[in-house]
Amino acid sequence: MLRTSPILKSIRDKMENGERLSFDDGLLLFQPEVSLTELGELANLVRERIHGNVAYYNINTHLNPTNICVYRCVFCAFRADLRSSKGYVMDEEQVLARGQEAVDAGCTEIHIVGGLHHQKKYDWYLNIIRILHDAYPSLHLKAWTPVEILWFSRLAKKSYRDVLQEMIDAGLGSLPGGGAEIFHPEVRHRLCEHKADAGQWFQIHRAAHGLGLVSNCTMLYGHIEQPYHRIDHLCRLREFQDETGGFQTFVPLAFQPGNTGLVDLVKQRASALVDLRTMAVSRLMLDNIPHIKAYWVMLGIGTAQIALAFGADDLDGTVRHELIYHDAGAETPEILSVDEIRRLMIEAGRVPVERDTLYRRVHREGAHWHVAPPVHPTSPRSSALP
Ligand code: V47
Repeated sequence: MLRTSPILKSIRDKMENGERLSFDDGLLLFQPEVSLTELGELANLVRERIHGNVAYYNINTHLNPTNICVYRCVFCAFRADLRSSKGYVMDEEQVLARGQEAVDAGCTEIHIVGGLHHQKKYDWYLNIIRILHDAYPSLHLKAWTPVEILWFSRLAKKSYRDVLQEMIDAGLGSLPGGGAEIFHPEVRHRLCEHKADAGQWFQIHRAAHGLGLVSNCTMLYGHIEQPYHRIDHLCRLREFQDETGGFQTFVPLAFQPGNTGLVDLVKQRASALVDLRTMAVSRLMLDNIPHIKAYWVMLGIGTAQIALAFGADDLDGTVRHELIYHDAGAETPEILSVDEIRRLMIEAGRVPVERDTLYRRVHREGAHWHVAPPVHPTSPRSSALP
């Protein structure tokens, strides 16, 4: 039995009674007076109630078909102008080579996002999904954020639903969580005023969930936002998830300032303590989202490992060709081997489980793999605490 300090007593009482935490509870949890250790213990109780001792990883790769982007989001170091020497556009051969490399490396997933190229038509993006799926049908294509889907729907003059359906027909498997940043307009207007706003971001996830796709969600923190913006963001995700139930995983993303338009304003990325607090608060607030991901590329390996005791149950994957964080100065390796990921999890006292994008267990025999039926986690609020 945990000893709970008075400041956390009401929170623990709510958790024992299976009650939802309020906006004000969330704000309280971000106060430095709330012990991080105690907060972590509460988040860990929830995490273990849902997932026991298991920690998930997958074998995946990233593909960013172009970095050329019409938008100039101040937080992004990846994007390039149309005629910049940094800009690139991959052709079909290069895209397919990535697919082949992924299959050879035993990947189950390709994570595909990229810039909104001034001159590329909707068919160019649709074709990327189609050729990859046709050539490598075993790869799950987790592709395009609402920012891209909105752009495609404008290019093609089609509804979100029609664009998503065409992408599904071509081989799209799910949506990643990006483009969420911070929903609150006070912050969003300063980060990325032109791109999909909160309403559009949610409408597109609603359309995706309505078509049977699952998706992830994220929050970009550690820049100009205040704790109330973070809690507002988490509450909006939770409310939406009550309606659709289509989010699988929440990924808190710490802002990496290098080479971005915010580098003079935000001198340092968030500390490991802020990362762990954000992880724990997310686990406690998002009582209807099954998985919380400690994305090692963003957190650093040490913090990601500790995060497995602060609410997180997933480290993402082996990852290769990640550019968004590395262009912004992340010093994490470009790739982790399966052995390294498993060792990190075992060292953290967890049982590593390879999953596919849909959280089905992956079984491997030599170069072949197959999946078991999906794991149905217990709802985070379904039983009283120990
Ligand atoms: O939306 C961009 C963020 C996101 C920076 O769904 C930055 O499993 C920090 O969404 N510093 C894209 N963050 C990445 C993303 C993601 C990553 C891993 C797993 C999943 C998933 C999704 O990265 C963007 C933005 O919020 N981002 N630039 C930066 N300088």
